[in-house]
Amino acid sequence: MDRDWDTFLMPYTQAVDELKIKFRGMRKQFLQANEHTPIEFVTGRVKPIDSIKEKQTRRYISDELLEQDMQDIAGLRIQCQFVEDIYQMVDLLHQRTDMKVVEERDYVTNVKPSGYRSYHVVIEYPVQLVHGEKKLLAEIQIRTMSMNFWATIEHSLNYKYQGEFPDELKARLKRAAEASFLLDTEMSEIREEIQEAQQLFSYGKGQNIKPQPPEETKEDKD
Ligand code: 0O2
Ligand code: 0O2
Repeated sequence: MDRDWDTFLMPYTQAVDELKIKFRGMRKQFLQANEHTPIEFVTGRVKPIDSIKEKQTRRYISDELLEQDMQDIAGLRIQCQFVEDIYQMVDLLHQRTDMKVVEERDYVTNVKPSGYRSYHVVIEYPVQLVHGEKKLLAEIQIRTMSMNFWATIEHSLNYKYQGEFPDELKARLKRAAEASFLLDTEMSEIREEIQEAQQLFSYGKGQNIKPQPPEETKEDKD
């Protein structure tokens, strides 16, 4: 099919732009309320046309079913500090009334054979166009910064090896993925202490966030 790609992708671009603003807005709200934010960074992209065509061939997706079967033409990525934040973020997505969660893949618990960890949520999102509303699918990848570090590096190696990694490299990548998850686990263990320090740090930098006094200080005052 000879598709007019500019027209086809325009609503996806609008969806990615809107969702980036909404998620970055959520981060600001948490910070303003002096609460720990589950969102550290938000990025997004519309899948390049060549990648769409390549995936369509690889997955035998017909032109007619492209919008329904390729769920990541609009892709958002949310990076979190802690594994717990990923699940909080998923809950927050479920609560929203401006999007509907239609599918979830928990690769945090069910790690992929490659070592890949991330939580994927597919949403149905309505964009308002001049001729009416269009509902489209978008994929939100939620992961810690450590998971993102691993995935980004493994993804770039894929370009070199086309997914056919030598055994030695495959084993190293798996070990690296486990090391990365160990880092996440360790950080979760000292999460409360880190968050207290971050509050103090924000206050020190003049942000309008008041640190909570440590428990002992409160008791000392009583
Ligand atoms: P790559 O793949 O890293 O080479 P702004 O909103 O102005 O701050 P902008 O220019 O819109 O910024 O870019 P933003 O928001 O940083 O988003 C682009 C980024 O999306 C990419 O960077 C990736 O980090 C990320 N991204 C890439 N692929 C995917 C994907 O499959 N799913 C999701 N959810 N995100 C992805 P690069 O440098 O363009 O690409
Ligand atoms: P991009 O834009 O280059 O990142 P499939 O694509 O067949 O694996 P499916 O059902 O489309 O699977 O969805 P899945 O597996 O939930 O998510 C696919 C996306 O997750 C990929 O997009 C990657 O962004 C990411 N991903 C999945 N597995 C891995 C992995 O082992 N390593 C890395 N680095 N990323 C992974 P695409 O299509 O590759 O596109």
